[in-house]
Amino acid sequence: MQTQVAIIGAGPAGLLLSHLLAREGIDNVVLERHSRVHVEARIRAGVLEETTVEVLERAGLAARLKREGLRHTGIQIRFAGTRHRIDFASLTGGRTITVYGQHELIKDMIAARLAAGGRILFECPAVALEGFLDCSRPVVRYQSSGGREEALMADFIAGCDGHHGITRASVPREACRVFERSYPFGWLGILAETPPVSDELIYCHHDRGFALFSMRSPTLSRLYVQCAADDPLDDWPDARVWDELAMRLGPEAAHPLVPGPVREKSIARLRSCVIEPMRFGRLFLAGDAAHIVPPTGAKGLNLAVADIHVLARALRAHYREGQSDLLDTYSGICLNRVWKVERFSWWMTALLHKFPGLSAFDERLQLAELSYLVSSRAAATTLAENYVGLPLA
Ligand code: RFL
Ligand code: PHB
Repeated sequence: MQTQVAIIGAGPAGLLLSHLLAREGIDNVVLERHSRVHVEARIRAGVLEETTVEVLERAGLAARLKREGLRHTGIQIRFAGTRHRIDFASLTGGRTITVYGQHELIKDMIAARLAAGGRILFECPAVALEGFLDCSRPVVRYQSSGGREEALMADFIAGCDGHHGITRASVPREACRVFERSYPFGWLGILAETPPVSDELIYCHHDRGFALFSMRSPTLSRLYVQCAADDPLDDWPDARVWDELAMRLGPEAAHPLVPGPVREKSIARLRSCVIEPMRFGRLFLAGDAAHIVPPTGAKGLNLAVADIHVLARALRAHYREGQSDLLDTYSGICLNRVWKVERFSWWMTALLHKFPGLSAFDERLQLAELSYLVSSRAAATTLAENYVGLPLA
């Protein structure tokens, strides 16, 4: 099989790229390891920056998101027993965020691609990449759903296959540099049939560890508690999760919090990781394949969309105007944003979590910084402008 751009991975990065390229008349094929049912059911991110919504809107992918997404003008931060509000709208000149489940966005993007005749090959994992460093026609070898090995030839390969995908692993070690940090804790997340206890997300600093209240709809809440990085899920029966949430969210939220049926429960380890550069010959990495942020700043999906915005524009310039300078600057432009978002996500994580072995002095510093954050307009503005999202390049 032949195409112009072979896209590996049908996550937000791969699907958005496929959609944007198709709108420019650029042929592409998406290879996805899992089934459609699987990728549409994977519960992950929930917060979209305003620029992410704008990119989706311009791509014609935001109709349901505009109808069903919840627009928020601020977040709540709770520490030392009191809740405070960071008012994004007044601190950033009216900018907002939208709460809309990543899996709903995935459903919208898959439906739009298939309706437009797009080719997404589900249950077809890429197994090897060849010739992307030195050849003008690289090849992706993949397994067809019948189990046979097939070849997809393309002008370019877009590695949108997430942190555990094959593209990152195919890059020669001497050609890249990897920057990593892992955190000594994880997040246990549940999706529960419980009405939200607040109109806004609540980030909680607590002696027992971090907690986050979020939501998906007027009847569905998404809740997280900090846990040990290697905690088995069995150590967290529902009753324990609800108890911890009640303690960490505090009485004003815990009182209306009604434990409901838990639809999904999982533990994610927290990590920061960047691979440099993001381009290797005819292979471009985007989204989680190129970088990971801890979820505290709600940035992973937004960063994937920002990469694709740059990559789609560069491929358009190459095919439509015969210009390759934007392909050459792709990595530099993306990494400039990536590192700012890495910094913000690391900072939010360091500010709000209980680090094992943290000294009493360090804990006091955390509380002092939180207190400064909610009392200084300058400090609150710094958080707000990063949280609602930096401007696109
Ligand atoms: P994805 O979504 O991981 O998609 C990669 C796709 O590639 C497929 N794949 C392969 N396909 C073919 N061949 C192979 N060899 C393949 N190997 C892998 C996979 O099956 C998959 O379908 O990467 P992408 O597109 O870069 O998107 C990144 C986002 O999914 C991720 O950054 C966010 O979910 C992170 N994240 C959040 N981001 C936000 O912007 N806001 C949030 O509120 C937010 N909350 C979160 C999060 C991530 C979390 N977890 C699970 C770590 C909350 C949590 C708990
Ligand atoms: C979510 O709703 O899943 C969510 C919200 C904010 C975060 C992370 C996850 O920082």
